[in-house]
Amino acid sequence: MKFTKMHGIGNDYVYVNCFEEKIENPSEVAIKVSDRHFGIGSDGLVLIMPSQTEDFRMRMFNADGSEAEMCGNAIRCVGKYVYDNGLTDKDTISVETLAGTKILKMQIEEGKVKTVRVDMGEPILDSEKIPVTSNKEKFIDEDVEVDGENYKVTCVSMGNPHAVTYMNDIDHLKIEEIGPKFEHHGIFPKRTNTEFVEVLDRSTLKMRVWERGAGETLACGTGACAVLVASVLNGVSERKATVKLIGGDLLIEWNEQDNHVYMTGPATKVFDGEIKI
Ligand code: ZDR
Repeated sequence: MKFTKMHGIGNDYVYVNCFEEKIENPSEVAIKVSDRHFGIGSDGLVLIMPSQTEDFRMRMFNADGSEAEMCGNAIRCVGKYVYDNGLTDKDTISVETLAGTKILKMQIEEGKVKTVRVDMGEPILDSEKIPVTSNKEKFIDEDVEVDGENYKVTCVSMGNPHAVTYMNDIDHLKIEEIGPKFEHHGIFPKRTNTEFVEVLDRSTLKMRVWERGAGETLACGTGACAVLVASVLNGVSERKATVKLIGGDLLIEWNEQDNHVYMTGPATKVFDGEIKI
């Protein structure tokens, strides 16, 4: 199988061009290639595919083999892959995902995609649709007990589920202990991605993420969008802010006119390779 290793601010995936390759068991392949000791090493597997309705289609599998509805960092890399490899000559493309169609606008330098602005669509705030089990219609600043401690949690779906909680010192957080307890908490029927956020100022938010099916990653595109939305809802952020992640920064805007969230950030190729699967 030919593949390309790419990352969006350190959130790394193995990308496969399914115009040329056929993958029958993507969950198993995701588990195998993601292994950082016995495989290629990645946070998961991304398939770039033809679409019936849009320019391209993306499928994304976490390192544990589960399929996610959407991935913000991966979709920017898909934009870079299809443009840089000549699968399109357009700088604006539509990509079909399990979370609906996303529109990508690529910024090109010297013939290659440098950064991508993605229209991530409207955030989903209905508890039932996120999904989070609650008698409240929206889940904003609600008390949740995790491992005997109380956390204030705001839930947002960007096509995939996110739980956002605020604290003062995220650098010293033992995320590998608390992360799985959020991920598998009984109130999240589809498990959840969890963002731990430190508000630096009204336009700078710092976060760490525990990803469903992958553990701590260096960055999370949909998570950064969820954090911005949650922070506006909690009155701690402007509608446009820089979200600082371990692997780098993303610029996120929740547009007042169309209610869409826009994410801008880099997409980077690491290398091409071939592996026997
Ligand atoms: C968080 C994520 N890396 C991104 O960039 O949006 C997406 C990965 C998918 C996530 N682990 C999930 O929803 O299961």
